[in-house]
Amino acid sequence: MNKQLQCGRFSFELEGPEARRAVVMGILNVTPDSFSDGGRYQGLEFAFGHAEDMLKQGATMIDIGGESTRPGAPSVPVEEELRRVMPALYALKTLDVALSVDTCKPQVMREALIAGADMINDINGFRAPGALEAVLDSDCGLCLMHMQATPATMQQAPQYSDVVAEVIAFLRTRVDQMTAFGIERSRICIDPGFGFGKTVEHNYALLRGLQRIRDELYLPVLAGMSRKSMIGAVTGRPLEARMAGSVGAALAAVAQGAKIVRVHDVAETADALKVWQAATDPHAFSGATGM
Ligand code: 7PM
Repeated sequence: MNKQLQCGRFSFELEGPEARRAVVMGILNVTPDSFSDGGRYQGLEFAFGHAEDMLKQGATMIDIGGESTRPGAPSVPVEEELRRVMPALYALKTLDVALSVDTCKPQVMREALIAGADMINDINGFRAPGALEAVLDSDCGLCLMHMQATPATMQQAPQYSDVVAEVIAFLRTRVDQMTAFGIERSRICIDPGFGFGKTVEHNYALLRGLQRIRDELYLPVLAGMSRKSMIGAVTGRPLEARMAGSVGAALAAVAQGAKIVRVHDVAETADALKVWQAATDPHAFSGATGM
């Protein structure tokens, strides 16, 4: 594995003592339905406050998303996605946190990189025409995610004969295409895409197989399970009551070698990870307390 994951202004250690710590990526939605009311300025104020909170709570990365990827959701025009993402990106640049932009659109990628985004997170795996060109001449991190079918159709009837093997094969092919295109391997992290064209059984097979995915591709793994239906299926709880289940999933992912966990509940996940790390690594607990 590379020694570091290169993410624009930041670089995350993958070897040595620093590497034992997993990175918490906080989710920041800038879709209108996530604002407390109408009004773009109000939305921006809210987003900035939420980002500040997440930073205080232990987020090292913030993932800004302006396109809802809800199964069956209509896609957002590029101008509208830019109007949502760019003000948040510029506002958050003052914070000491790596900024990721969740987008599939090459034009949004280009604009985001000009504004200084540290990572592009593409649930479509940079498959849109022009996506690789958009990110080539930069040093931003790239999250390469697996998805079967498209957000509109992916949950209709997901099918695999061996989900872990098929996700590995897809990611391997894309990593090879990206590096053949001239993209440095040190910029890439991989993500099995929990919930993106997967049944609950597929999702748990992937969670159990995370270590194998990392070992076969030898790249840092990002896991995003926060509040997803795989958590609801096991706990029987609705969206708003899936925090503890999601924390459990994040710990399981890190135990399987995940480097980055993408979560809504940053404070709780960061605390759980600290305790889990102290319990598994004799060097993790320095004796510093917040009390
Ligand atoms: C509706 C349905 C809204 C699903 C939002 C979602 C991932 C991601 C998302 C992930 C990476 C959510 C998803 N999920 N990016 N973006 N990995 N890299 O639940 O698992 O947040 S959107």
